[in-house]
Amino acid sequence: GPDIITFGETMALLMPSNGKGLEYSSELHSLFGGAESNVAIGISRLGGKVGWFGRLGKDPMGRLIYKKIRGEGVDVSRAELTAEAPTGLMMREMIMGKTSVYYYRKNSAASQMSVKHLDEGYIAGAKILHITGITPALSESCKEAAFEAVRLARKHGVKVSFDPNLRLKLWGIEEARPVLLELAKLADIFLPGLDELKLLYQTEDWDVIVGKLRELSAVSIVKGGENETYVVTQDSITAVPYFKAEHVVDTVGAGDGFCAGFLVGLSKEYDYAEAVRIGNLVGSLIVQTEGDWEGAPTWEQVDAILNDVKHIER
Ligand code: KDG
Repeated sequence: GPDIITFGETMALLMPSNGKGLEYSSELHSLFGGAESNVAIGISRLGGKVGWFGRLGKDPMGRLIYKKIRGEGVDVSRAELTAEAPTGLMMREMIMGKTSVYYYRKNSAASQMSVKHLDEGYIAGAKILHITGITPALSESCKEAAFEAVRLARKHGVKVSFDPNLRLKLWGIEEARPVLLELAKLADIFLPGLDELKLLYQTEDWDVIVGKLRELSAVSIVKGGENETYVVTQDSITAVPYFKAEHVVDTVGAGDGFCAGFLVGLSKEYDYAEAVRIGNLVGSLIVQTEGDWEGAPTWEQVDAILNDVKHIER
């Protein structure tokens, strides 16, 4: 089975070209995305053995998503296509450097996921279970499934990786906070963004935030610093500088790309700072192409960049 397993909702994604608004665009690009499948595809591109599962509608976009994720080499054996409910949809526009996301996902196939979609043996066979805070925001049954997956992982000694991915269009901060902090407590690897931490801990004060992170048993990898990612352990803080992204076209997916690179680094037994460096690099590449995951590099590309191998054009 896969070394890394993740699950969640993946949606069809419709968006106009960069700079055009949805309201006045007659042409939309048809893509798809979902935080967890973005991570899974990123891992697979890097050569990791990864499984993703979730529920999709038995409709054209559901079939497309299923085949594309499988085509990326991700194990989708536990994913389900159902005729009971549709595939979720999101639309996105990027105008003047600002991204706006619109969700059409209420009662989607994925929002009806529940504990019965979890395969204990499948989870038990992995080394890492990666979840995000989007899943518990989708419905009561999805929230139960997220907590149950974590419980199963812990029971079998599988490490839990958790990205809070706070989505304020899905739930309010007051509702989200206790749930996300509870999952953080249960995690071995906590992958928040700095903005999320400010909202979760209700402070802008970095020292207070670090104190809170140190109450967790997890190592915390704080994304979204001004110029660097931070590794916060009980007795150290390490800042790992970003790679420069020369041509930023679509920033969504950077965090997922980061998680993919970081988790692959960890599974290669790199230390935290080295694994973060891979994560930073993957994140910087993802933002330079349209879509959440399309720009994810192969391990050969990562290697070439890290070793400064010259690109041969023709
Ligand atoms: O991390 C990127 C995700 O936010 C995006 O792909 C959509 O999963 C998604 C969500 O629920 O927002």
